[in-house]
Amino acid sequence: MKTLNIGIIGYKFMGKAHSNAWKTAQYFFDLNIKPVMKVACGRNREQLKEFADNWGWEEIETDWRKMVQRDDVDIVDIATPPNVHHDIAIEAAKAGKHIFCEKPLANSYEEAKEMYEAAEKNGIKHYLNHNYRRCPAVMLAKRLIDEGKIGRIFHWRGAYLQSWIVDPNFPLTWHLRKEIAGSGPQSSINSHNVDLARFLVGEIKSVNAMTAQFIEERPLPDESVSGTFKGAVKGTQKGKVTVEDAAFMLAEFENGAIGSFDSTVFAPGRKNYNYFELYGSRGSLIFDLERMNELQYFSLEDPDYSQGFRTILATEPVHAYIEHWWPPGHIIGWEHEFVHAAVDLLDAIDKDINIEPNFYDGMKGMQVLDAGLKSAETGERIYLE
Ligand code: SOE
Repeated sequence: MKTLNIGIIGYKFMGKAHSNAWKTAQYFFDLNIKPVMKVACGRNREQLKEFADNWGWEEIETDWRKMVQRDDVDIVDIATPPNVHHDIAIEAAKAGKHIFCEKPLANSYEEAKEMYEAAEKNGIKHYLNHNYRRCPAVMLAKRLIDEGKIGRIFHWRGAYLQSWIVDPNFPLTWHLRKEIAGSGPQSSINSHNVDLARFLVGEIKSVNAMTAQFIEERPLPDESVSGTFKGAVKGTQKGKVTVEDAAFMLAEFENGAIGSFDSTVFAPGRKNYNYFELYGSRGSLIFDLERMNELQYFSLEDPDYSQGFRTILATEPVHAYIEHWWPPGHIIGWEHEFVHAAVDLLDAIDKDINIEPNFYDGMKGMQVLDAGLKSAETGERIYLE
């Protein structure tokens, strides 16, 4: 059995989701290449050691530049905040390592473009983890669209709504600092919805957007408490929020469809509501991540007396990836999409084929997101070249 060694950078929320994926893939999928969890990289040696021991990473390393140069690392897994994606990916590409990178790809279109060019120039496989494409119900939406069941697409109504910073006492974590996060929900969550729109509808031609900031200052976080979403606060000092709290964007697609993207972290009741409605000349689709095993489908081909949205439970062996998991109705979860991504990257390397979404998709996505932020600043419609 061929093996490839993984080197991961980042050991918090995404480090855990990625570790679970690398560990689990071989138990449920027939892999031609088996991933070896070789080395985990991070700054805090103590927390890193605990993470590596818990998940079974063989070694630890606190200098990512050393790690990406190691001859015994074949795939670099970037599970860090987005401000360091660019530098790590460029070094990893130059060292000939394949890359599994968390979203958003980078903090600007320019950075993303350099990453894409470096990856292509060095002939590596590069995957960008917009994990929601690998949700079986989303793959079913793609299948229905590709089979012409939806016809010409008129509209995309996308939304990605969360609520974990509605509390003004939630601290100023890295997600709220422009120098680390790049921007707020526009990049952290709307990037997912824009990726789904590019996957299901097509390229975006122009955007109009507006942003809002509801809370300008927040208490500083207690970095010693791991678990960003726990919201641990240190002392009484406050810091300025330097990203938007919500971004609403309209878009014209190259194929003539028009659409909208609502993204906010101030939607009480919405926990991880990555959602889309898609309307076409022959039918419509609705997906809601909080009900991720289901796809709602309306078809104008149904007899007029029985037309209506039907809810399809995408847990049959015929649905993407499901045959590797459980019998019908034994639903799967958020973390399974990450396993699918690990499996597909290993397969892309084995077969020397491309995987999507990749750094090209990340570059195109950042172009849309940056244009949206520029439109919000100028009040103008921005056309993407
Ligand atoms: C926080 O908004 C977050 O963890 C995003 O960073 C992830 O990409 C998304 O899948 C869930 O929410």
